[in-house]
Amino acid sequence: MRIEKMVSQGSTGKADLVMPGTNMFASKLRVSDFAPCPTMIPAALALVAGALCGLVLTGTLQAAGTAVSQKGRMFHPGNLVVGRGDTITFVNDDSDLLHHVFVESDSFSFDSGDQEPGSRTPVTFTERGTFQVLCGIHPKMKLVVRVD
Ligand SMILES: [Cu+2]
Repeated sequence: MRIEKMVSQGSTGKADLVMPGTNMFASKLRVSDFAPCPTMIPAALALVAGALCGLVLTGTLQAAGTAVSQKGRMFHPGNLVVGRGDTITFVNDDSDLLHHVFVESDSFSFDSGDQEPGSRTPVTFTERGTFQVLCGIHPKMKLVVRVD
């Protein structure tokens, strides 16, 4: 409560006591501090900065999710492990075939409807477990997704 009050007072003297700390915290999180990676600091620090850059990139890739290709009447890959809440994007890479991805289980179900060639279908796996992902048009297409 006390901090909120001080911040809301804006330009008062009390707010000045809050601002320096806030700025320092914000600057530590800014991506621009790491990109481009500094070259004029000692090697040890450069390694740390490089690791932080890597963390930022990894976070971006995870946020983008996982893609599964539907090609030649198969899922590629055929097995996947993701985290709960992750999104898998199904990409119909067959130029002349419809696909129709679905999951049917007690805890989690999904049905894409027809997927036109070239279309992308995101599916968010909200429950833990191991799920068979099938194609409603090509019975031999199978993908096993384990959600941890
Ligand atoms: Cu199919």
